[in-house]
Formats: sequence, structure tokens, C-alpha cells
Amino acid sequence: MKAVGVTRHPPGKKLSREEFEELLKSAGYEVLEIVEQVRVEHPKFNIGPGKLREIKKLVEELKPDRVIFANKLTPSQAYNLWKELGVDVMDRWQLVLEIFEKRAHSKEAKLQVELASLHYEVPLVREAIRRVKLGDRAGFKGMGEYQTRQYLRHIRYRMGRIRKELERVKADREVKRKRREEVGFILIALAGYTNAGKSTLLNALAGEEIEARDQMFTTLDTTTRRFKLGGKRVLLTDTVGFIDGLPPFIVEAFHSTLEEIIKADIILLTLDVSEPWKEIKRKFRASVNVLRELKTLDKPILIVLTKCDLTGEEDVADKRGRIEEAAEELGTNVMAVIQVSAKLGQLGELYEALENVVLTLPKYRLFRVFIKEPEKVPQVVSLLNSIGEVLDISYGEETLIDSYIQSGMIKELTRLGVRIRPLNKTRSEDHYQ
Ligand SMILES: Nc1nc2c(ncn2[C@@H]2O[C@H](COP(=O)(O)OP(=O)(O)OP(=O)(O)O)[C@@H](O)[C@H]2O)c(=O)[nH]1
Ligand SMILES: [Mg+2]
Repeated sequence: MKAVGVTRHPPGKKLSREEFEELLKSAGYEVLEIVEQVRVEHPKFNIGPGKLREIKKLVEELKPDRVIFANKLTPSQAYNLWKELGVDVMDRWQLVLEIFEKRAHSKEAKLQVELASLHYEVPLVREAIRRVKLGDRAGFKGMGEYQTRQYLRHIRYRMGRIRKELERVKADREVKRKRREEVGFILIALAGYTNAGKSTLLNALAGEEIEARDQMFTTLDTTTRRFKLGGKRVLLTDTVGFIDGLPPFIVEAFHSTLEEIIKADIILLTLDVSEPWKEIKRKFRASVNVLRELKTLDKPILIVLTKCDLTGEEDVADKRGRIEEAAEELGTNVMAVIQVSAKLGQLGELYEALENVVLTLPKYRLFRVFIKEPEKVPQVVSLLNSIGEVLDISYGEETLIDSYIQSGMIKELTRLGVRIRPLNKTRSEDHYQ
């Protein structure tokens, strides 16, 4: 498919040309030309009427299959442009959805993409119905008025069905997550801009081989893998990447996937440090905005600078300093800024930071365990070390063990026939005393 791209830069806010080209390429388009304009939004066409004439000429000469905007178009702008240009017109979010459609493998991802696409179509179809009423002949995509109305009814019905199915998937996941928590897993979620290196990091940490490629939105499905952090049981989840201004309807459609971030104990926010500072800053802001929308900014966050092997040490140090400064705005829940290279297996700093953060999680509390039978001690100590951290053991008539323990694991411990008393302290309280 051939496309002509159009970017309207709002005055004072230049949109990234590379990112737009990357999106077009990821969707599989051959880009014939990219037309750019700096201008405030024109209500009828988004771009200015003069630019529109220029594009019309280009369309006649180059005969693209589509004209694709880097901007968001209102339904009425999309309709007007389609009528003026006589060729399919798409905006930024339709382009993103087209890529999503290509990459969705699991049933859940497919349903989520379909829901988002239908959601997107509703106002377009409504606009077409409005126009037909005003005397335009063609309805949505050339359908007549009756067909267009039928189509709108179909969309609404289908959206209802998908929402129900996704609710079921969500409930399933919830059950799985509960089970994992009950056996003492710590949940860590990878988050960050698309192509930041999330899947590659999961592969390096968990010894996996999930698809990682230099293209946008490689991952749409959620993958969860176990990995070892000292003796602790940890689950790491990789999900869909973020993009600038991710609209609420996509966030809503992908809610069951993004819930892996919402339910995580710790978030690893990845940033590709090999990019120019301006890009890093933009992507950092965009990622923070999504995390804010997901109401997850109060969780422990580790900012992970990825791909350190692609740039010099000084450059990394400089950008790290700037990110540390930018992260201050986010408050004390940003536990550290870390640098890694998944390619070279340089992950030491990340392991270390994670080990420190894990025990500060509110679900770890200090308990005293009383054991009557000495032969039980090794088994209890080993369990305690996998679900917490043993601080002190004193042997006597009864063995006393002071240990941090995940509160959810108390039941499992009492099954071993030991007594447990809370010492009412979390690790973080201890830490700052
Ligand atoms: N040199 C180098 N390349 C890396 C590193 N980490 C990731 N990459 C490359 O960066 C590209 C994107 O990596 P992915 O792991 O697919 O990124 P992602 O964040 O999962 O991307 P999406 O799933 O598209 O959101 C791939 O070509 C990786 O090989 C690294 O540490 N060093
Ligand atoms: Mg990925």
C-alpha cells in the first residue's frame, strides 16, 4: 500500500517526523511523500486550505492508496478531507490501530484491538449519518443511509459482546494473579514507550526468547515469566508499549492487558538511553502520563535506562543525571535510576536495585516465628527466605526467628505448625529509623 503522509505541527510543538515515518513503516506503507505544515488547526480540514490543494495535486500525480495524518482528525475533518481528496484518509490513531491489528496474536489482543477500532468508528459513522441527513448522498464508506444506520447498530452490539468477553478474560486473570500472590510471587511489570527494549529485557532476565524487533508495537500480548531474584519468587510481565498521547479509548480497550501494570508490586519504566535527549524527555513524559492515567504513579518505580551499549559512557552519565532530576518531580516512589544493556547482559545494577526495593514493599512485615520442634527449623528458614528475609535466629527451648514475611503467606507458614507474632514494622519503617 502506498501512502502520502501529512503532518501539521501546532506552532511551538514540533511533532517527530522520524516517529511518524516509523509508524508508517511499521504498518507496512510505502511512503511516497510527507507534507508538513506549521499551523494552528483549521476547523474544517485540520491543515490549511492552501496545503490541502497541494495535497490534492500530489494525490492526482502519485495516486496513493491513502493519505495519512500524523495528527488526530475530528470525524467531520476526516469526512471533509475524504470528500475533497477522493481517497481514503486516516489519522494517527487509525494508523496505530492498523499496526495493532497486524501484531495481535492472542484472542484477547484481537478483541482489544477490535474494540478500540469499533470505538473509533462510532463518531465517524454518526458523522456520516448526519451528513446524509443534510443531503450528502454517500453514507459511511459509500453505504446508503439505511445500511449506515444498520452498521451503527451492529457496531454497538459487537462492542457489547466484546466488552463481556473481555470481562471474562479479566476475571480469569484476576484468579491467576491471586493464586500467584498466594504462593508468594512478587509481581514486576515492564512499562515504557514502544521499542524501548522491554521484551529484550524480559528475555535477558528470564532467559526467554519472546519476539523483540526494531519496530514499533512488536508486543501486544502480555507475557509473564518467572525469574530468580536471590531466593525470591518473582514474576515479570511484558506488555504493550506506550506512545505519545495514547487516547483514552485505546487505554480502555487494553485495560485487561494494562492491568498487569496496575496490579504490579514494582514497575520498571524503561527508556532507550541511546536516543537524543529531546526524544528521551518526550517519551519519559508520555510514559509518565500513561502511568498517571492508570493511577500507578504511587507504586515503587525503577527507571531503567536501556541500550547503554549503543552510546558512550559519558553520554549515559549525562542523561542519567538529567533523568534523575526529572524523576524528582515524581516523588519518592521512584526508587532509583538504573542503567543496563540487555544485549551485553549487563544487568547487575538492576538486580541489586530490585533486591533492595523488594523488601521495602508494604506487603513485607516483620514477624517473630516460634518453633517448638528443632527438626522443622531448616524447612521453615528456607521457606522464609523465599517469601521474605530472615534477620535473626535464636535457639533455645523454642527457636525464635525474626523475619520479614509477605503478609499473605502467614497461612502457609502456620500450616507447618509454627506460631507467628507480628512485630508491627515494615522494612521501610526500619530502613528510615
Ligand atoms: N544494542 C542494544 N539493542 C537493544 C537492547 N535492548 C533492546 N534492543 C533492541 O531494541 C529493539 C526494540 O527492542 P524490544 O525489546 O522489541 O522493545 P519493546 O520495548 O519490547 O518494543 P515493543 O514491543 O514494540 O513496545 C530491538 O531491535 C532490540 O534488539 C540493548 O540493550 N542493546
Ligand atoms: Mg516488546
